[in-house]
Amino acid sequence: MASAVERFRQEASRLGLSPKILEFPEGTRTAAEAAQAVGCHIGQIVKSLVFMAGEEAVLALTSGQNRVDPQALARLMGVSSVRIATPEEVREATGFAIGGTPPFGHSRPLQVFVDRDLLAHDLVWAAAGTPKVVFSLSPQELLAASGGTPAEIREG
Ligand code: 5CA
Repeated sequence: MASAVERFRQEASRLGLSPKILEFPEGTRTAAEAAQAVGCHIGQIVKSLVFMAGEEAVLALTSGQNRVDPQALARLMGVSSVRIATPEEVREATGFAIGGTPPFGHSRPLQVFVDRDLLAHDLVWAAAGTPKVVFSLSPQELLAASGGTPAEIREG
């Protein structure tokens, strides 16, 4: 079976992107680690967070400096509440593990919302399939490739 990074690369290519994937053996599991590795502002890191609205998985692409407001996400989904997905649910919904979940290229289509704060940057960085690899893209590419809707999903 293709490695997670290879799967991501193939999916990105199908979407018309050829991302330059950077590997950091010290790890980019969290937004803070990714920002330190890349040398960018933490706000430029895309956290790919999966929530469950009932049986449906929803992806919240969130700026590394923000937390998701689950109530805001629930309102957008038209449900009374959402909860963070378990590691198993993340893998089931996306085909990738927590810490390596890319913002697109998943095993099945997901509803996607994009934190508006990500749109303020020239370039953002996201996981490329494992917790050791990241790639950069513009917010416009992020919106197009993820099919995401810009939304107010941050806490506060
Ligand atoms: N590679 C980095 C930056 S590109 C990354 O993937 N960051 S992340 O934020 O998208 O993924 C880590 C997130 O996974 C954490 O913020 C947290 O919300 C979630 N997470 C970590 N452990 C668990 C867990 N045990 N159960 C559910 N969610 C978890």
